[in-house]
Amino acid sequence: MLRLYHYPLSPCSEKVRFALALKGVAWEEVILDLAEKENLTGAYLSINSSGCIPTLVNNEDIVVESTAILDYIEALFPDPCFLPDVPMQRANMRLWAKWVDEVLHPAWPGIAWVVLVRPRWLQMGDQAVHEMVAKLPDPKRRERQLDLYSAGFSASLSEHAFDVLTKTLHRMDRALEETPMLCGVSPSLADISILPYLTAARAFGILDEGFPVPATVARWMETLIGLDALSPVLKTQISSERSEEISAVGRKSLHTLMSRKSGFEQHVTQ
Ligand SMILES: N[C@@H](CCC(=O)N[C@@H](CS)C(=O)NCC(=O)O)C(=O)O
Repeated sequence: MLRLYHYPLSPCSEKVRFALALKGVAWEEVILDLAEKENLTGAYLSINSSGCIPTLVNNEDIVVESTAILDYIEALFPDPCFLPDVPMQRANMRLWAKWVDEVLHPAWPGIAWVVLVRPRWLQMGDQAVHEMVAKLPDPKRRERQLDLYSAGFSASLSEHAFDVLTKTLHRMDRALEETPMLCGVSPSLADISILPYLTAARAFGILDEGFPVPATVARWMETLIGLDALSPVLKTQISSERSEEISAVGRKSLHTLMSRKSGFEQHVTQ
């Protein structure tokens, strides 16, 4: 059976969970608590040297990087197919994946890390946090996480993340004015790649309040979230207590940013 190493509310993991659910593929899970750096044990680093989740293991195959994992799943389980037939739509699908991998995801910790991980790190104290972060293989990641730990939503990455989310919604609006899904009439890997960021933003309580969601995007989201196959994945993520905790921190962050950034409201609705 496929084994997925993942973490709830990690959008890269959610991409994979969504694809597996939509294809009706059974899998077993290993949850790695990122706040405790369970992703940096020797055993896990031996299958994914970056120490990042997700990783998908299928017998001898060990697949890392969520976009590569989506391709692998698509090749192994082609039905239903999430690759558009129309050449231009296929190209656009790749461009969405690139946007997610190169722009949205690198900015995302500016919101997600501060909401999900920082509150727990503040309770652990400086020494424990520095020791854990020192184990991260990538120096840029180390620096970024320590910056988010000390500065919280005052970190420049947070402001950048909110800008990127705004841009993402605008890009989606333009695409969805043309077709019901991002690349045509049916869901593709583009939709699967981007939906997790919006479900997370909604769980953080920042989506509707700070980011007026264009009608096109709201309709798109409702259609996808309403798919029967996705409901088990969406519902089993986190407890309602944790969910309230997360949304309280998320809302606070939004207010902090809104009061700091002049003209923020006009900016997000442009
Ligand atoms: N490009 C990678 C990014 C993976 C990534 O950043 N994963 C995050 C969670 S969404 C992670 O494992 N962070 C752990 C850490 O930084 O300690 C992918 O798409 O799989």
